[in-house]
This record gives sequence, structure tokens and C-alpha cells, in this order.
Amino acid sequence: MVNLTIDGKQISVKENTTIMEAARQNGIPIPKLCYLKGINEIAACRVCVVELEGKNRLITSCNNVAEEGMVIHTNSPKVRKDRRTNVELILSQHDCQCVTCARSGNCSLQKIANDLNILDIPFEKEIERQPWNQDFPLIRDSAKCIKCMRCIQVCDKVQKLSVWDVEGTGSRTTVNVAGHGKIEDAPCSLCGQCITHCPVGALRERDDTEKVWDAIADEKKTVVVQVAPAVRTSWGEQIGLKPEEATIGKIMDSLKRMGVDYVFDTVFSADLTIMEEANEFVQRFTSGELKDRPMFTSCCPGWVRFAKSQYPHLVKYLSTAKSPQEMFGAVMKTYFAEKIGKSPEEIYTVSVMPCVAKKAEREKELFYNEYAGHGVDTVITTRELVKMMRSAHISPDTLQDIESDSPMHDGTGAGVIFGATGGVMEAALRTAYAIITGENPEADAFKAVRSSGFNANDGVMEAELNINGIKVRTAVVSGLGNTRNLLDKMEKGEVKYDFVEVMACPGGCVGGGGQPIHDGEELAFERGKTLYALDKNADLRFSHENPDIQKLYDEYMEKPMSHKAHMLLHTEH
Ligand code: HC0
Ligand code: SF4
Repeated sequence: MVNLTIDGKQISVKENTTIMEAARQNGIPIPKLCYLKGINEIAACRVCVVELEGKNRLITSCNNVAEEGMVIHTNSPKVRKDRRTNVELILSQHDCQCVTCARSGNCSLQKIANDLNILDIPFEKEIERQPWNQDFPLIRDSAKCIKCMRCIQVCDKVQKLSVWDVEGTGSRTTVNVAGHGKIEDAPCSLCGQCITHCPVGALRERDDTEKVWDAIADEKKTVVVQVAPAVRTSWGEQIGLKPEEATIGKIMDSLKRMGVDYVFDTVFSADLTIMEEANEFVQRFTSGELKDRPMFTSCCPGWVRFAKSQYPHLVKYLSTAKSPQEMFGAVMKTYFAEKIGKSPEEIYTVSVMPCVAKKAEREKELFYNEYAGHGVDTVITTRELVKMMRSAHISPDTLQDIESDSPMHDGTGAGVIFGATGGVMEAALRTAYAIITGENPEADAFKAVRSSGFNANDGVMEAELNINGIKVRTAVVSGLGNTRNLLDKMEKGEVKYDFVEVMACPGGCVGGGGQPIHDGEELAFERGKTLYALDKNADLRFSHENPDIQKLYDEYMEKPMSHKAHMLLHTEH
């Protein structure tokens, strides 16, 4: 142990603990901007400076280790002055247009500047705004970038894609797409992890909320919304609701109050995806087609983009089943449109997703008979949903639990867990078991594929399962860096699987790039627990027992993998 004094408090910490961590463990938070534990410990912002007594100098606390006998001051006049100057210098290169910023109220720079009582910036402003494709789902505003390097590090170390890089030197050092390229040409998976790790508003999703308001205002349109499984775990975080208060029913109520005509839960179509994907897996597995490679899940568009750009030879092993978002879009514009006597063109479909890549996934076209268009018209993130609630001045405490509409009302626990890493695999195995054996397994029989912690086991869970004497080797992975490691092992023949689930964001959709931002905190695992609890308490836990799915097949799709199902529910990648 190492003994030192911080702000007059004598403390002991383990060797090799940074000063910042030693202070944190003892209830002394040190302000920071660029620091991200284990990912970005480069002291670029110098906001975390502290005074080391006796040495007459300031040191950064995030990357200096506590040493025996140190006497540290985290808030001396010298520290305050230096910290303030460092923040003022950062502000001199930042556009400071807080009123029109997507992160206003949730910005680490805004908070620190306020905490330090900075009322004026004594330096000349030097701001350059680089051009950006405003149609791309990921928007970067260089005039807000504080060069903390977090985006570079997250994309490089966590997602292993290296989309961002430093360019220029000296005071002209800045961040941009690597090689001064265009974002639309870069291998960006649109996972959105750089957005959720940006301390300011330099990175954000394209705002699509106005399209939804326009559709609501258009009397000729019937607006139909679906809400993804993971949204229920996080939407309350930004508006002060506890997880148990922030139910899916209240999201449905808020959407109806905004003027949406029909509201649905994507859990319904997660069950539909399982019907198609489990049948597809059993067919591909038993036909011997999967000799060399596994079948991969394909519902995560960040993963599909990654596979296409990094491992194109593996694309043919992706399941052809569309994602639940896309299946729901197809069902809304055909089966549902017929039920309510409307044409597909009169239906305007919106998805609320915890994801940025879903904004690109919706661009896929829907072909059926004469009709060609999009299954989903607009995708908004969880953050955009909360923004819409705010602009509709809905008080969260007045929201009631209301049911989703019919005839796509029912959803099972198997569909709910889609939002957490391992959930799609577990749900698919429950139904694949029933297809192979003719009877249901115990509902928790495949819980070995659940994650044991945020990014535990390098994000990989493996399970070898026995279904009626047939051995099925499965793996589940989340995070694209973890995925790259796993795929490389697979390509070298070090590991072999029959069925693999991949989610681009660490922890699955609960940790998605469209979720509420809590600077530097990783909440995916905690949010995932909410989904597993909902599954445990659900009346139905097998997708094939969903009565509304059974009705959809009876009345419209015939059976899983039918010609009609192929036309509407499957895709080429
Ligand atoms: Fe997901 Fe989905 S589970 S990708 O994470 O499969 O975004 O929540 O909606 O489509 O259901 C996201 C979440 C979805 C889809 C579902 C899948
Ligand atoms: Fe990298 Fe993901 Fe950001 Fe794209 S969205 S730049 S892949 S972190």
C-alpha cells in the first residue's frame, strides 16, 4: 500500500493507483475532460491538474501514480488558476454556441466552465468549421471539437476501426477522418460509440425529429411507431425517472400524446425474427451447409456494416433474416396496412432505436408485388425521443402505462432480451430446440450465453449445447474490437462454432450509440439486467408461443421461410 495526503486527508491506496483514482476512492472528485479509464489516459486537456507540495509544480492526476509521502492539493489557488486557464484556452477553440447544441445541459465542458465561474474568455477565438456531409447519420462539428482524442481512442481501441485520426501540428492540431477522407468513404460502422464517449457536442446523430413532427402534422399520413427493446432500459435516465418507473407503456403514452396514430413494441417483431432465424439456422445446420463457418446473426446493422467492410468473405454466412426493425416495417406496410384499409404510401413508419446504424439500415428497400419503398421511413434514437417529449412539454410524472396497439400487440420475454448481448442467441436457441425436439426446453436452459459483466471475458461468451444429442457450438460477442479478435481466431482455425451472435456495441443495444450519455460511465450491463428481469417475469418466454405471431402466419405469412416470408422478411446483405 502507498500512504499519501490529499486535501489534508491521509489515505492509503494500492500501488500503481493514479492520483485521480486515489482521490476518487476517497470521495474527492477531480474535474476531468479527456480522461476515459483504460482508453484515454493521455492528459490532453490538463483539467485534472493538482499541486504536489514541496515540488512547486502542478502535475496531471490522471496519468501520475500516487507515491509514498506525497502531499497533494486538488483545489489550491495555484490549481484553480491553472485549471481555469486551461479551460479558457479550450473555450477559445470551441464555438460555445450552447443554446443550439444537442449536448446542452449534458456537456462536460459546459459544466466545468460553469463550475469554474468562467464568465468571459480572455483569449482570441480561433475557430475553423470543416465541411461535413449533413445527410450522413453521424454528424461531426469540428468547431465544437476540443481535441480530447476520445473518439480516436474509442474507435481505435474499443471498435478497432480507426476511423478518426489527428491532423495538423502545433496549435493547428485537429481531429478528422483518417487520411483527410470523407466519412461516407470511411469504414465507419455507425456504432455511435464515438458519440457516446464525446464529452461535448462535436459528434452527434443526424437529427430526424422534424421529419416525425412533419408526418404527425400531415393529415394524409397514418403515423405508426415501433419502440426497440433496449429503449425501455434507458429513456428515463435523462428525465429523472428511476428504471422501474420508466416503463415501455409510458413511452407508448408519450407517443400517443404527441399525435402518433399507432404504437407498437419491436419485441413483437423480435419474436418474428426468431421464427425466421431459428428455422433458417436449423435448415442450414442440418443440411451441412455450415461445415466451415457458423451462421452469424444479422440484426445488428453496425455488425453488418463491419462485416461488409472488414470481412466481406463472411457476408454469405450472415442470416438472411431481416432485423426486427426491418421486419416490422415490412409488416406495417403490408399486413397492417391491409388490416386498416390503407395503402402502404399512406402509412408513415417510425422506429425509436438505441442505435445510430439503424438510420442507415432503414435505407434498404422493400419490394413486394408492385410496391417498392422503405419498410421504415424514419429512425430516431432514444435521445431524440426524449428531445421530442421535451419539445411536446410532456411531464414525465403524468405519463400512464398504456398498451401497444393490435394486431401486432403481443411480445415474449425472448423478444425483450434481444436488447442485451446474448439475447438474440438465447431466444433463437429456445425456439430452435423446440423445432428440433418438438417440445420446449426449460426457459432458462441456455442462459450460459448471457454476459457476466460489462465487457467481461473480452466480450465473448461461448457455450456448447446439446439438443437431442446434437452438439451445437455457439459464441456471442459484443464490441467490434472483440469481434475482430474472435473472427481472427476463427479464421486461423483456433475456434469453431455453428452459430454466432454479434452486436457492435459493447454490452449489446443497451449500450447503443443512440442511448442517453453519461460521460465516461458504462451502463450497458446494468441496463441489460432490466431486460433479463422483464423476461423472467414474462407470461410468455418462447417466440413461437406468441399468439399474434401465430396469427400473422395463419392469416398472412403462411409459415416460417414461406415464399411470402422470403419476400418480406428476408434480405440480401
Ligand atoms: Fe436492438 Fe434489435 S435488439 S438491434 O439491439 O435484433 O437497435 O433494442 O431494436 O431491429 O428487436 C437496436 C435494441 C433492436 C432490431 C430488436 C434486433
Ligand atoms: Fe468509429 Fe463507431 Fe464512431 Fe464510426 S460510429 S467513427 S465506427 S466509433
